[in-house]
Amino acid sequence: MTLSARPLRLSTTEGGFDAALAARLHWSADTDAGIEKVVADIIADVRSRGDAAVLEYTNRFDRLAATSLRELELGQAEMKAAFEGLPARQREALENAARRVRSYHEAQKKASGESWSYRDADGTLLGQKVTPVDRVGIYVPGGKAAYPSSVLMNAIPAQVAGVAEIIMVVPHPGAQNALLLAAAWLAGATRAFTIGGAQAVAALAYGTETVPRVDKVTGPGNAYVASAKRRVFGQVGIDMIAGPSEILVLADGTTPADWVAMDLFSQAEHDELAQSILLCPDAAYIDEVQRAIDRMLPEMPRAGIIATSLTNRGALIRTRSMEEACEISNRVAPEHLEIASADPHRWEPLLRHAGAIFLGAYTSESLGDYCAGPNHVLPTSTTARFSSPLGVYDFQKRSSLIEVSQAGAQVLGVIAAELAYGEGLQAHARAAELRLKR
Ligand code: HSO
Ligand code: ZN
Repeated sequence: MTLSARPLRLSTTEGGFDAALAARLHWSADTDAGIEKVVADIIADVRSRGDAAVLEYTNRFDRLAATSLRELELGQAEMKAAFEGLPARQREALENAARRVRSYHEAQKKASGESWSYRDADGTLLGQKVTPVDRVGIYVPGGKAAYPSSVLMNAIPAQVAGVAEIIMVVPHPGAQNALLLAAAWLAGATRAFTIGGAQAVAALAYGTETVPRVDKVTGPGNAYVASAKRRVFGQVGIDMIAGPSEILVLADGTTPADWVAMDLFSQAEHDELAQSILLCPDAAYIDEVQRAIDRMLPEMPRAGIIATSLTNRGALIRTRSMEEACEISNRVAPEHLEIASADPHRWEPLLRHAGAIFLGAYTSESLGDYCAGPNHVLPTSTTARFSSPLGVYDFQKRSSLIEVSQAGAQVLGVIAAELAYGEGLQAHARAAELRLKR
């Protein structure tokens, strides 16, 4: 069988372009009622029976024969041993990636994650105190998407934020992946459990005899995990619910076509539902990219996934201009946006909605996925319109600080009392007035 990958060809000059684009972008996050019911039952069971329920589901779904959850726990000694057992080149690559990701998130913390305060003219102190979340749970998929790089991307910002305890859960056979355990060690995970699915999310959210209750759960997972995260939200914090990966390449025709084609492949190979889009004003260049796709596809070990993703969800779109390409990119609000242009800084100011922006021919998304430094957990499915990459701020919370001076109380007391009487709240008004000098 010869595989072919034929992304949809569109042109902004055609009638019906808007509808065709909208249809291609459509992706529904709705989960089916069957999954919802199963997940609700599992969560209720874990809440009432704790360890025993988690153990039963784990043995059943992951085909294990553990007799207690303690058997499924991994400590830092095992993670460290996994790290030390890695081939030297892998160990160095992981260390370099972790170092760069850590420096980036330290800069992020310095820029926007520190406490601040000021005193007004009356000597009243106003500010904001930033504190880390005490304990977080990081969900790591164990099967086809067991990514050590995602362990770094979830745990390092937590560590930089100052989270005291980072509990990792990874279903069997993920914990046999040495690179994954090594990443957990480098990123400062405190404990790990070989559990997964809705039962692991429930255990983290409510706590069991063995699994400590956390304050926030982050990390990607399958439909059961996503549904469980939605359900425990409120009991604990969660990060985003991620959809399939996306890349949009804005090209002016100056980047070699096979570089761009391979970047489209790099998202497509994640998942049949992943979305890769090219926007370019030059029709001849688009043809060149299609030829590069045809030439390189057969060499790819994941050619089947790539072909399905590109054919069913991909698009090569001819625009009237680079300006129009930027406008369409804003409509797509992609997770990853590459500006494959000789003049990326000319276009960057026009781009408003994207999880991460990669500037210039040398910045492949894959460098960002592993080691450039910024986080690779990014908003998908147009949510870049209102949300941001996973960051140190996701593992912090803020408390307002107020210290009113005696002089300040004289001014504020009059204002507060007036408004409190207006709301019919006597005690509020009196509390303010008692502090006024007669
Ligand atoms: N591109 C993925 C992250 C990833 N890539 C992990 C490779 N490994 C989601 O943004
Ligand atoms: Zn990737």
